[in-house]
Amino acid sequence: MHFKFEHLLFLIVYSFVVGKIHADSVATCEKGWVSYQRRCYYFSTSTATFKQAMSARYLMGAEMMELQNAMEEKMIKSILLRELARFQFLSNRSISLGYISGNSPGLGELESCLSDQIWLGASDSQQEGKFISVSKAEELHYSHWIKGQPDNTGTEGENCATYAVSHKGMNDAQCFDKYNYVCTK
Ligand SMILES: [Ca+2]
Ligand SMILES: [Ca+2]
Repeated sequence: MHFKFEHLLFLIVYSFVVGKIHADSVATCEKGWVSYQRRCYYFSTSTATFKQAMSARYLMGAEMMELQNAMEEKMIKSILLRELARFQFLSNRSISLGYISGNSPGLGELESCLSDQIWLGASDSQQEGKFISVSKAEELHYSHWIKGQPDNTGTEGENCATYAVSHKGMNDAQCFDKYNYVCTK
């Protein structure tokens, strides 16, 4: 096959278009934020009640993460599982080195820096059992509840949604519990 000028021109245009699409589809994020497709994600390093997490995301000009689809869930799950394993490794190492909780610098902080559940931006406080997106005030487009959840357990019920990392699914929890949170923008 002869390589013609038209072929070369096609390759140049194709490379430009594909390069542009790629650049447009990856977000440029601030330091400390993780880029995934067109969004930036912030993983909190401390725990907070749902209300505190909402205030924190407001100050960052971001939204609480709501799962958009299975792909996003997979990405978030893999990051959280990796961080949880790293956290458990560091905790075990501190214990095996003979540190007592609160006595070693950083360990007290470490203990409160990663929970097994993270807050999602969804709540059923308006209507029991009907979880709506906090940012869009509409029903969730995507959800992946753990089997048997949401169960609204406890005397005060559970009205705030979480993602339970080791159970790999969503749960409803008491809004005044303290968990990590993930913000997006
Ligand atoms: Ca509820
Ligand atoms: Ca529950």
